[in-house]
Amino acid sequence: MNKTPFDIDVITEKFGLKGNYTGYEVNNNGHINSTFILIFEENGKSKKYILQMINTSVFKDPERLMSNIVGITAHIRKKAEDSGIDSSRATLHFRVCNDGKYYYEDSENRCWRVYDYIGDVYTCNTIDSVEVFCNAGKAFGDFQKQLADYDSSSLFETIENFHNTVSRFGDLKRAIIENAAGRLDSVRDEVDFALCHEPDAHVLVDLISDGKLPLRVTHNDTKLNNILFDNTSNKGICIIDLDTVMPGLSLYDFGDSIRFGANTATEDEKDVLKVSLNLELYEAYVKGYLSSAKDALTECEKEYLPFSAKLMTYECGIRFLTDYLNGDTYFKTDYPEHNLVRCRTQFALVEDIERKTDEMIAITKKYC
Ligand code: ADP
Ligand code: GN1
Ligand code: MG
Repeated sequence: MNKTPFDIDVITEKFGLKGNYTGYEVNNNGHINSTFILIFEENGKSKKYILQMINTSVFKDPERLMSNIVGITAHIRKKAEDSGIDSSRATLHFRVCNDGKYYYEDSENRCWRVYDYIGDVYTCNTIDSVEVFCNAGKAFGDFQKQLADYDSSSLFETIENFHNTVSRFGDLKRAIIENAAGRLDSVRDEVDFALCHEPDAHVLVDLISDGKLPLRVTHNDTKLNNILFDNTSNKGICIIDLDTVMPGLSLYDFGDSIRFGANTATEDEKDVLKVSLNLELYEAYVKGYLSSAKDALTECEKEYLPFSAKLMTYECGIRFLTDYLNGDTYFKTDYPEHNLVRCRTQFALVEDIERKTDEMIAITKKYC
């Protein structure tokens, strides 16, 4: 029998979990943390928790990471309470450990956190309903609004230069020179594609230095599977995966949502001919997002919305390529070519976005 990856007795005791533990499930949605659903039974009822092992090679300071998250969730909880929304489903509720910290470090230096499982929800990795994607846009627009008055100076930068595309480009160039995994010869086409697009990497970075784009509190990882949708209403009720909430651009959040959700294929589709930007989904997201965020956005932010979809897709592509060249040290992979496959889908999507830019601009204008 496989050994349980965690010591349930210690977790139960440290986080004061109630009831009889009956088992766990693994959730493999994320590329970074390890997520388990713990199932307990109390008075004939099932009670679930999320147990997560924080990836401390990526998030090196779990104490400050958790202090960001506790602050943000408290802020959103208060807003939900003030507007009569069920706060137990509007944001995540982290359990405090018996030493007052929001995580527990075990004897192998693995850091664990526990939070309440939210029931009657679903997450998606692909979209087949235009309405649900419109709701996704609204949910991320609302998230931005809820945090618009949050003191961003209190936020610790959990990953430095996370969406600094110039710095990401530098990481790629280093990975090419080092060729640590000896894979460079097999990815010449992808490397050429990445290098040819270097000018794009500078666009938002330059606008920030020129003071033309405002820093806001943003999520920075707006993948579709980071939204919990209500089973009945199909509304996006809770934004999860809060590790990268930091000062950033609204364009990062918009662009990354389009990258993942408006792609006609999954992020790791092996047949790149299946990859394209679905304009109907693009329009649905724009509509949902702008219905909530429009009044807060500047003209410059609105103007760069279509470009941000291309840039965030390009950024993700070069991150996968960099990791492939480095020997898969960052993203979780299921097989040796996984990062390369992911890189290829991203670059194919960049090309399709380039073909469809005029239509994306026209669609965006309709809702601005
Ligand atoms: P990662 O950082 O690895 O992406 P996430 O925090 O996004 O991990 O969680 C992974 C998955 O676990 C989510 O996509 C979702 O399906 C599920 N999940 C996470 N938190 C909850 C929750 N509170 N209630 C229900 N499901 C959740
Ligand atoms: C990672 O944790 P997850 O799976 O939601 C990554 C994102 C990438 C994404 C690509 C902290 O997100 O930046 O866009 O994979 N998160 C981190 O799927 O690097
Ligand atoms: Mg996630």
